[in-house]
Amino acid sequence: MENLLVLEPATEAVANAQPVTDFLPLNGTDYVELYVGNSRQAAHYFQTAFGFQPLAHAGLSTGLRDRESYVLEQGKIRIVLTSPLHGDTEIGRHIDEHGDGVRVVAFWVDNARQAFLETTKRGAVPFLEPVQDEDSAGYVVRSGIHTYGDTVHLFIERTQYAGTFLPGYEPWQPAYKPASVGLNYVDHMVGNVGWNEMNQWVSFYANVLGFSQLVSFDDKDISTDYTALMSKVMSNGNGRVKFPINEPAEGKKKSQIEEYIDFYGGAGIQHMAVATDNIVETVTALRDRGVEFLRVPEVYYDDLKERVGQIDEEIDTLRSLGILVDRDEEGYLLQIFTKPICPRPTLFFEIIQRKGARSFGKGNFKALFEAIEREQEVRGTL
Ligand code: TYF
Ligand code: FE
Repeated sequence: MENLLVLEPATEAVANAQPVTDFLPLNGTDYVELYVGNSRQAAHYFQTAFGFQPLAHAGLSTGLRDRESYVLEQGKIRIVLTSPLHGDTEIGRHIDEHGDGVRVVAFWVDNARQAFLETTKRGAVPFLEPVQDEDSAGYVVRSGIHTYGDTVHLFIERTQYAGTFLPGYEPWQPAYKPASVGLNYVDHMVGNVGWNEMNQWVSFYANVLGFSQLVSFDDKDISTDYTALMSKVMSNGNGRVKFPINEPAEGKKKSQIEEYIDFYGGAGIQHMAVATDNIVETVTALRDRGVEFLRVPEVYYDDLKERVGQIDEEIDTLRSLGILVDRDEEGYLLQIFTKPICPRPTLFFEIIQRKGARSFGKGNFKALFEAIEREQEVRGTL
């Protein structure tokens, strides 16, 4: 990934916070942990449908009594799926309140104690004081802070660790291993926050984590008949971690962001965008495996060439798969969105392929949000 970021004029608060040196160097996303009702079945789904590879496991067999976790990987993406083993746990309460959802977005750092100090002294609410865990493969230091809703960020220092995942986990090597679908890395993770809360979380990422604002658009850019939202994208210093933050805006009917907040029971992760080098192959494989995607109307493709110019892909292929295209000053991108992956209309995935573009598909917002509204209509939640 490129190290240079194009910064548009940011709000004053954000501009003033541009750090001279990065006080929170992040090597990237270490893992994303979801709390789910049945981690064993969810693991099977992420293997079978999304092509994640089995990596590690912790549970009764490793001495845990309160939880079972499966760790899966694909490219540089690691996800952890965790379920409680009895009632009245923090995990069970999270699931009761939010349904299956993202609890942890963990960052890979070189110094987890320093990350904790630098962020908490700037006002982060501590979640996990630095702890060191070890096994025969070395040691790992972890620490953590709270962010929006019940979501937390962990800092994982693994420079002195050569094990499979983390101390306490055993390698998970089932015979069942469906092939990868070519997902490579986490491109961005999007948070939905409540009414008028976007700017305070933008300031949080600027002032507490040293992020800066990439691009911004307001509800005039992206309000359709029903869906209105505002969004700002925050990025860490080296651009490896990007967090768009959405808030609902007034529209004719209920904003998709408000729908999320209602069903999730507050702020949380709305979508995880995962990158591929070949979106046509990846989406073909995902569709074959039963992953369901949003569809835009056929007319979207009629003027596509006019809108984005020359592209490497066949428009008919993109049309049949439902892949969207957008262009910016630096290149173009291809993207597609799954339907929500759980019963509540909350968490979904985005598959993205960047061909130079560093934006987020603004030109697709109208068609995309209208597709989301049709789903809301089917759900009866508009
Ligand atoms: O991450 C983004 O900004 C794009 C667009 O509910 C987007 O993927 C924004 C909001 C939304 C769905 C997609
Ligand atoms: Fe996105």
